[in-house]
Amino acid sequence: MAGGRIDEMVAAGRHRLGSRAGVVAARLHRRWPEALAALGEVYGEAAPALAPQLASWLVDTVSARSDELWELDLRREADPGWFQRAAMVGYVAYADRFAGDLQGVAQRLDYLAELQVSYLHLMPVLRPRDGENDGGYAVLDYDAVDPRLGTMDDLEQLATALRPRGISLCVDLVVNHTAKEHDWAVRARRDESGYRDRYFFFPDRTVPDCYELTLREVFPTFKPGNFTWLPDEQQWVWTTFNEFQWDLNYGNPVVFREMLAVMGRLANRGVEVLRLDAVPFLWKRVGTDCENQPEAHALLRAFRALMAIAAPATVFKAEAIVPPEQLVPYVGAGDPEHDECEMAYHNQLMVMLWSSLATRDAGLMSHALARMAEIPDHSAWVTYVRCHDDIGWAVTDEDAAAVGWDGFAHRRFLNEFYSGDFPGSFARGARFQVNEVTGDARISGSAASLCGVEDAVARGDELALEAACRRLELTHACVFAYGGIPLVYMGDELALRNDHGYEADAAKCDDNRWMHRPPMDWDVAARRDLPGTLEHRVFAMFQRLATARRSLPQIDGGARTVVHDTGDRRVLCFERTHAYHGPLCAVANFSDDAVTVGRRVLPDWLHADGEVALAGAGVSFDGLSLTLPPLGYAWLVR
Ligand code: OTU
Repeated sequence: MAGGRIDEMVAAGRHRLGSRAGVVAARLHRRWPEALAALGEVYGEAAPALAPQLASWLVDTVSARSDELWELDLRREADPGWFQRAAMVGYVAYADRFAGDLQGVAQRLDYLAELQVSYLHLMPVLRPRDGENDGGYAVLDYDAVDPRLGTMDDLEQLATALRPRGISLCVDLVVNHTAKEHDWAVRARRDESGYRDRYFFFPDRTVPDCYELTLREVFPTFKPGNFTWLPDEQQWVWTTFNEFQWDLNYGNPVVFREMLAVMGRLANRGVEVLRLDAVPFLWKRVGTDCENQPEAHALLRAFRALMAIAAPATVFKAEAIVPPEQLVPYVGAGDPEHDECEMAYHNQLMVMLWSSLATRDAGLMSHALARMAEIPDHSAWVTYVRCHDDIGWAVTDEDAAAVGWDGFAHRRFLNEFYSGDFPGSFARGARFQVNEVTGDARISGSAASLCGVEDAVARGDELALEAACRRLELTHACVFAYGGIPLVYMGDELALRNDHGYEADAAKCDDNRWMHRPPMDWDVAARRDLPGTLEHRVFAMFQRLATARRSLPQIDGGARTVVHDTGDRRVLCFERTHAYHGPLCAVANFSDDAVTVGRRVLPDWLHADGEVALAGAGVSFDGLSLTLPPLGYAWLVR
């Protein structure tokens, strides 16, 4: 078995795999060589020695899988595009803020059904450190649920309750770092053998200084630099994020195996999507920014291949908030045989939506999206308008220059605009992580507050409120039509505004991202049934988007999204052509003018027999030209 020979592996596991052995053998033939090749890229000559342990992990994981999950594996293998369906709508929430705890979430499934949710991402649920924990991204125990939320059994029960409702459960897996109180970190501090080299320690500044020359700072105000001094141990430790989040050393294959084991256990609890946090940082190389290194990609390929053998119903979603060139490879820009993650956050689309709203100009967005490399047919974007994080202005200098703008000046403008400092701005957000050295900053704020709802309501300005609601609708209409899975971030469906409650909490007050992580206000939510209220209007808008999407198989996976140059910078136009179901074209007007889009811009097929599948108020299409009011949009199909 040392060389990882497949027939030997299957023979050795046959009695435990029972009737599953044949299918496992087939999966091994397809994926095992890829796993070993990827591990070879990371561990070189040490890779083959990993094979026996990985083989026994495979047998353990497959044989521990319930019949229900085993059958789901088979179904998903027969329908690998399941997560790309038009009917997919995601909802993202903190379990405690949404419904108290995991059992509480199970009581709110009717609410999710009203929004036609088929994918539920619960923000970090694994047991974090006490006190400050970066919203749960500092994990103390990967095998326990945060006791405030419930137990692993509750998590499993929730996944099991969601499945018959057609809802896949997604949870975060923080693969890049652990809490400094994690058992491994505690043992490493004690210098127990086999633990120190799970992290990065340095006796003095020599090596850290070398790395710092080319590293960026993710949280410059929380913790300047990428290393933390441990006075008791007289050592520096690598901490990309906060001082209490210690980066894991994947140069040590034990770390890889342990994290793989965690993945298998979560999959066997019924988790169907693993959101892999901060994947760009998995590998460090001096002289680089230590992001997106080839080994980080190889590690993901190895995880992917092994999980596709053990638990193919579970897929990966990459969280890589990096420029477009670096982002695309996480969903496989090259050879489809070498998969990394099935999905990744489309950070660029999100950033560009906000940029276009502020400038009333979709020129930069059209340019930046059009030049992004295509992703393989079997991968998908996760599209979103807001999430729990800040908005970092991932606008490259090149893209800005291509539309006649200065990148730095534009990013500075966006910070001024969305913090509300820019004269006439409709937004009420706040700057996050102002970097005094580089002049960079990012933005916090809820979708509604950034769209102008907060300002309009405070001023009692009906016209401004109308525009704010249209911005919410326009941006979500873009992400619902773009392909992949659109995510609704909890509270946005009710236009919840910034929440300042976090300021009174010592473990949260320094992190203004909590302003856009409000607790669900179920009294406000009840107004969704009350015509004439803001909540009714916005909630109904989300329902319309979900209903329209579900009815349009053109949105299914397998179609590429192509962004057209409209020649009119006020308007974004993208098209998807599904080989079987035909085309869908979305047009969105980001300006304050009514715009008529004519023959020259719209695809030819529209003139023959196009029709409006969904549109915002006041849109008209006469077969030749499409007229969009300010902030209007339309989805057109044949
Ligand atoms: C992620 O974000 C999470 O979404 C954050 O909530 C966490 O604080 C962080 O990881 C640490 O666990 O820097 O501003 O390219 O940019 O991982 C958000 C990826 C972040 C990083 C991303 C990170």
